[in-house]
Amino acid sequence: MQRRDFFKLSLAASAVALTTPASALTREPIDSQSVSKVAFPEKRPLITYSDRPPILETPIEVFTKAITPNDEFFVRWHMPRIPTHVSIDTYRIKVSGEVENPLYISLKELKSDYEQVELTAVMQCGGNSRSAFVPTTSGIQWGNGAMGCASWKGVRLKDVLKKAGLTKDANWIGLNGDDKASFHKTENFMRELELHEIKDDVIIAYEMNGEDLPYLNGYPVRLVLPGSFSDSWVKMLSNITVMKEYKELYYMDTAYRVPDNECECETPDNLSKKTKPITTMNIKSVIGYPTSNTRIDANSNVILKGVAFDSGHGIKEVLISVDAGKSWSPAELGKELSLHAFREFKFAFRPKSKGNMTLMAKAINTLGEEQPFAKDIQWNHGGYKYNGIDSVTITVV
Ligand SMILES: Nc1nc2c(c(=O)[nH]1)N[C@H]1C(S)=C(S)[C@@H](COP(=O)(O)O)O[C@H]1N2
Ligand SMILES: [Mo]
Repeated sequence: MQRRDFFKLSLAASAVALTTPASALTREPIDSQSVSKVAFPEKRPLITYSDRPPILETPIEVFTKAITPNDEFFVRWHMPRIPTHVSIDTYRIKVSGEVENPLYISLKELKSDYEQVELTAVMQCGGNSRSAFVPTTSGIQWGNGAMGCASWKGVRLKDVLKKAGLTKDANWIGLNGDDKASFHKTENFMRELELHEIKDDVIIAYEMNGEDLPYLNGYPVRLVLPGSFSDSWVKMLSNITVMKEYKELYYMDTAYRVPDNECECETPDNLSKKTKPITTMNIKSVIGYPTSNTRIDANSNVILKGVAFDSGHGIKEVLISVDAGKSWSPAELGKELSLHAFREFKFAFRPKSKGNMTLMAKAINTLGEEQPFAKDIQWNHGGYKYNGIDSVTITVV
């Protein structure tokens, strides 16, 4: 397909935009989240928070496997006006600013003039699981599904910068996509990275799980930053601006920041004045099966399944509790696809008595860092970096 026409693909979705009452855009509490009846182009029905811009969450059941399928991968845009079509023949990535040779890279050049690399990495929104914060914070009230793991193919951002030739004044890289704000005073979604953040595994990706990127996940190219929260994984990447100094931007200076103190925490009455970008992901795991409120026969053999990840140190073990956190036993870990990938885990048990049963999973990484109990999670006003021990209550009948 030479051209991706979002309008043609999205008729069903735009019909909803006209008919969905505003109240349908606010979500039920975490246990009763449900998928929408309407699917967006290239997506199965997902949990829908907004259709303009598309904000879609992956249902929890998908997190029993290390790779998240493209048609179930979550979606988050900030601007209601995302481009409605992309012409592959004319699409260019502009590299300008503090460079010796400004570039205007076509997709064809991207695939032929640079070394092609492929890596598997988790992408997670900094606000994933935000609905678990007490008291409630501002922002999309995500459950656990604003994350996914895929194999990404593309070229190193470093190689592109090398070809452009950085001047001695190059310090910051500004990145933005083709989505535009509709209100003239709203800033476009732009991000900045300091040169040292651009490691060898930071890539401009054009493939996800062996296919073109889905339109809603940033077709035709997006940035991939293994280990970092996805607010900087710029989609529909069209501009790379090399700068001498950091430029003040709404989406860098106001959003995706936590208190700049040891616990990265604050209270609603005493908000921290100093903040820092969220950047590195913390250790986390979720249970994909069974899900809350599942009814299970007493004496049946249950295989609990889920995924664990951190920022790339590697998962050492996942401990499971079937008695609400009183005792813990190690889960069986799946293959390590890469240090940045989801690590599958499973744990077999037989419920002994009837009634409610609370299952928990706690991941520990090779540094010895582990997830805190949900009750010990410290609060921040943006609701970022939630990584409390996941807990699921099932009913044994
Ligand atoms: N161009 C563009 N890139 C973007 C955004 C956006 O609004 N516009 N949102 C960012 C945020 S906050 C997230 S969580 C991820 C979501 O990526 P996805 O839609 O592929 O899941 O994209 C990031 N890149
Ligand atoms: Mo995000």
